[in-house]
Amino acid sequence: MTEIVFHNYPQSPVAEKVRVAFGINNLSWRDVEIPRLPPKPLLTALTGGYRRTPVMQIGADIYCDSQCILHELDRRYPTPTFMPTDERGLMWCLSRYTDGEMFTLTVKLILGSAGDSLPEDFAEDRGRLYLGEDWVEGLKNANARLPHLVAQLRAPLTWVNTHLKDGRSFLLGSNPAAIDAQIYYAVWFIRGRWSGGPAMLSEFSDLLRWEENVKALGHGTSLAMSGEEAIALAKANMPSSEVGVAPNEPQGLSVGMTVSVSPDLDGGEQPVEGKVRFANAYTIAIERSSEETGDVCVHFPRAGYCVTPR
Ligand SMILES: N[C@@H](CCC(=O)N[C@@H](CS)C(=O)NCC(=O)O)C(=O)O
Repeated sequence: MTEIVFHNYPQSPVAEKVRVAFGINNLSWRDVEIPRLPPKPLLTALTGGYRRTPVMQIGADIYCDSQCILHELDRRYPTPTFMPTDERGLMWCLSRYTDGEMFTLTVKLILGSAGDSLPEDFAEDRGRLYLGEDWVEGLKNANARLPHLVAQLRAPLTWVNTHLKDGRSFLLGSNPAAIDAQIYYAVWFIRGRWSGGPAMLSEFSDLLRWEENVKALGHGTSLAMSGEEAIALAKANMPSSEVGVAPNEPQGLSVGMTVSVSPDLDGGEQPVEGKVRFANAYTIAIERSSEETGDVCVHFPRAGYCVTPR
């Protein structure tokens, strides 16, 4: 059972990154629309508590975080490749910046500029998730420093625009790559959700040309699926991913050890508990079991996640 099930909602920029990746490989996928705000009981039944968007499911294997999702898509669908040049390692390194600092700046700009117009429950949820316990102060701070945030984003956008000046279609040349999706989603978010976005982006003529090229890749082909069907699919399957712990494991993990996994951030999120099935430099995968879902294996990236032995 290799059908790709994608748990997401249309307004999610991080999900847009993965939808573009589906477009690059022209993949078919099942689209499960999840709520924008917790509770998300059908999603967290599968993930063991992880509530962010997006999550990918293949049978009873559940992939949390776009880094882990792209890594798995790259492994399962090597042609056409997401990494069309020799710079694969460098591109993963660069994506730590686009997923980290660049995404955080974008979120601060969008939440900060929305000010009091954000619905209260949304402001509270996203404020705590992205700005920490003192998120009310964080929002005010972002609102007071909007020109500074624009300046911080303008630098990388200028680098990207300059990089595209030779007329190339995509960042690495004539073929689209994961890094196109990994930068595009921030631009998509700025354009679509900040009222000043289109004006700010209009200074970058080559970036605008590139944006159109990325948009034209589409999202592959999708067909709706309900959350209940996704759970039934997990229950009807067994995890099929690799078992083992790679050499030089720095945290002494071993197969069967009970651990908890959570984003290495102060987002107030519930850690996910399970037994180690697989660990290497890139991935931590844990097994969980419940009456509702049967046995599942939940995969996370290692970079950016905290694994705590219990
Ligand atoms: N590092 C994560 C970040 C995911 C993330 O923060 N996604 C946003 C949506 S774009 C989110 O989860 N927002 C709260 C929610 O959807 O409940 C990834 O790359 O997948």
